[in-house]
Amino acid sequence: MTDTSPLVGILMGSKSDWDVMKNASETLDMLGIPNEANALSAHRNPDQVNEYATQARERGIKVIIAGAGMAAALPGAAAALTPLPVLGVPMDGKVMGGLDALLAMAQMPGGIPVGTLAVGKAGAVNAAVLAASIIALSNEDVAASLDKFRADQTAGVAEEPED
Ligand code: RP5
Repeated sequence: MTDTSPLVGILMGSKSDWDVMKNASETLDMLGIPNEANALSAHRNPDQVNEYATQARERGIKVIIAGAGMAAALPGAAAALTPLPVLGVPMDGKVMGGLDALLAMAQMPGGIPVGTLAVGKAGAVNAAVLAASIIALSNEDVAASLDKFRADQTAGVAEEPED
């Protein structure tokens, strides 16, 4: 991929989410998909969330990945402002193991979906892989990269446990 303009925008409600959300960025990097990351809170920075989400499509972003914990409003707030696919990654906010954030993201009102992934690292990785699947529908380079990622993953499963 020669164009380095970001295709995926990673948002997180706080810098404290980066330890988990960096797994989305690293997975996208592995897949060769240009991405950018910003900490923007739906509650602490509502104007900046509005600006980011309303401008994302015209900037060339294809998918938004949004991680948040506690009230976890960020993915829903972004989804309300853009027709782009929004994938939500719930953070473990230490109250209910992230179940609170998971339900907040999944329980969107009809018509404004947030594609909600698992809590924590697996959710961040899978949000990146799912973003790749979406982009691969219209991008042959990403499709080839995703095919290789999946083939390598399959080949990397040990048939027997190893030390
Ligand atoms: C949420 O509140 C963030 O997404 C984060 O998961 C949680 C705690 O944020 P900090 O108080 O650490 O900034 O909005």
